[in-house]
Amino acid sequence: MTEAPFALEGRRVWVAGHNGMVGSAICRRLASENCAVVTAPRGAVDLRRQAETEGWLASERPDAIFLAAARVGGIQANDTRPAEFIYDNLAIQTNVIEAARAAGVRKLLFLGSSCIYPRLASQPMREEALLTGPLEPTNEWYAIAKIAGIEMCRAYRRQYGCDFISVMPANLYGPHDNFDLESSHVVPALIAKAHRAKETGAPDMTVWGSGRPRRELLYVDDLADALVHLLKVYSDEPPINVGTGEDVTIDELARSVCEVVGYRGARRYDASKPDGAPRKLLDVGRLEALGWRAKTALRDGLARTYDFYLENVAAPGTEGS
Ligand code: GFB
Repeated sequence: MTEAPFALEGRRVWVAGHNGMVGSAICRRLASENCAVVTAPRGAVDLRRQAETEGWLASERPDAIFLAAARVGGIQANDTRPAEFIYDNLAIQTNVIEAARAAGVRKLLFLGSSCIYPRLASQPMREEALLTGPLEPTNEWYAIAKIAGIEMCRAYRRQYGCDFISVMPANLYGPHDNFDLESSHVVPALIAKAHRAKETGAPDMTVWGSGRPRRELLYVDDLADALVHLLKVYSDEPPINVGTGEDVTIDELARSVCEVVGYRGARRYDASKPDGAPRKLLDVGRLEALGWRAKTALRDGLARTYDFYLENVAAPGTEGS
């Protein structure tokens, strides 16, 4: 089923999760579209509560929704807090998708994740690989929730004719990421560690795992651009992968981060920490056929993310706190 392109002009667009890294990037991107961006003030609505979510949507009546609200975190957060990752994500997406149907929302874009594919899916991973094998154990709870969200969008399209689509991003990084070492993803963690090691003159910094896993890293402003593009041009059941089509080893990534930060010490690998999936490279053939390609080179994206870190996280006075 392919419907006419969706025009954003003059629409009310709710960015659910606008305080997060993805949501804030979508808001930046929508500033150049002629639409009204709707966001929920902090504390105004808990999306894990069905009545609150339905009330919010009934009163705000958006035409379109970017569903970027989610419980997210890096490998350790996923591995150690499985209940939060499955409950919060199932609750948020179930409430928003059903409330969007009830409120007659015209278009909804749901964000999945590349970790929904089987741990040993053949690379690069095509959208058809979904549900063809066992998941990566460190993030299976999050993956199960995200798979349920994708299936829910398909079901609502099939039964109710809702124009709800799903998108599968690669590993993301960029401004407004979480730099907390225990719960963050690898890029912000390595930036914070390399900066700290440089500032304190440490002889080495710690990198989790073996350094051998490969990750495809997508700059979040590129993702936001792809999401706006897909919201406008795509209307069908299958999810769409969004990535760069290239990946690096964690060791190569750590080397690049150290160069961007200007840290010249050694890297020490901590084998007590998990590697997670050996590789998660997305096949971006469908995305390219729909007319979109990533623009930001890894090195440039890392430099911009480090600038954000310097200005907002490691600002004078907060160092070492
Ligand atoms: O980014 P990350 O936490 O998530 O870790 P995943 C990627 C790789 O970097 C793993 C290694 O092999 C980590 O062991 N790594 C090295 C580090 N040093 C560090 C460090 O200091 N911090 C962190 N966090 N990693 C997540 C999933 O998996 O990816 C989520 O758990 C989600 O569900 C997300 O899908 C995109 O790529 O392993």
